[in-house]
Amino acid sequence: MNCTKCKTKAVIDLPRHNAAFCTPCFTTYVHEQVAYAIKHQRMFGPDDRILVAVSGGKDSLALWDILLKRGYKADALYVDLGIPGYSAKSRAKVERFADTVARPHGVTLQIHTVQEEEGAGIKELSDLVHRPTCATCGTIKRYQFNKAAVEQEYDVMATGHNLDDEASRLLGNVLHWQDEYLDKQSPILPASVEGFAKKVKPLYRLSERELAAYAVLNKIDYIVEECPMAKGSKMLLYKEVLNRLETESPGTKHRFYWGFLEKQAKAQPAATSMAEKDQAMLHPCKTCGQPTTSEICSYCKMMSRAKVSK
Ligand code: Q46
Ligand code: ZN
Repeated sequence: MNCTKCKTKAVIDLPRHNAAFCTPCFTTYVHEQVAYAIKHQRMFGPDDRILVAVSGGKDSLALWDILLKRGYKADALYVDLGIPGYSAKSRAKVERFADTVARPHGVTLQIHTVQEEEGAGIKELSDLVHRPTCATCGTIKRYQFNKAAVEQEYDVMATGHNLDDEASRLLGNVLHWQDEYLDKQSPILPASVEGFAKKVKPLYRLSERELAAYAVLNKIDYIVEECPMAKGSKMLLYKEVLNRLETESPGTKHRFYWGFLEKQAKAQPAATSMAEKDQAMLHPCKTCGQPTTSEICSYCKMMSRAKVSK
């Protein structure tokens, strides 16, 4: 198998593009996909300050790596969830990457420790508020990333969601006809109201397998294990189903997700209608001031319930 571009020995084949690449040509392909996503979706410009949400996994570290190598000013934020046997390992990977790769670019890594800031690790907190661990985790991460981006005046917040994440989420939303989620499923969410950071997903054109290969070939040391709380989740099932379809018919995932994005773009001028809807529905939380649909935001509700239960 030879590289489609330079004809030397290939290290990876990409059936969905009917191509194969050697290491340098594959790295170029990955960077080009990210560059296209940033430009095509108008995610950010060369002078914007970016806050990358990092977890220690392949996707977020690859994203940080790509943005830095492409000359962007990208700091990162890691949320330490306090999951025994997992968080310490993932945090060590992030810190190592920050020390060896990121800091020489003059950027910073911030760490938010749930145990210290919210008063308990994620499992204890979810028991206290009687909610599933992943729902509790999602509320805290969304809240803290948005807060950091807004308070420190970053132009945009970037996450490492890849094609598999987005296609499986789309499958879940379609299977349950979650109209409201479908409206908001986009690689870019504008800062529709004051207090909301603009959010982007520059890896939406790259698959999980491609990002794992990028990380390995570029010697990025990432945590291979999934978060233990993800076990049995519907998203993993949807990913398995899509992988089956992808093996039988390469390109299924990107045709499914990119096709949805094309139809969505034709159906509505996304940014304006979404901003109008948000402006009508959202107002500042009475406790913390972040935008919410109810009087008190879900993070503040959760934190007051946790305090009462203690
Ligand atoms: S980190 Fe958090 Fe995921 Fe772990 S606790 Fe669940 S939501 S599975 S992205
Ligand atoms: Zn609040």
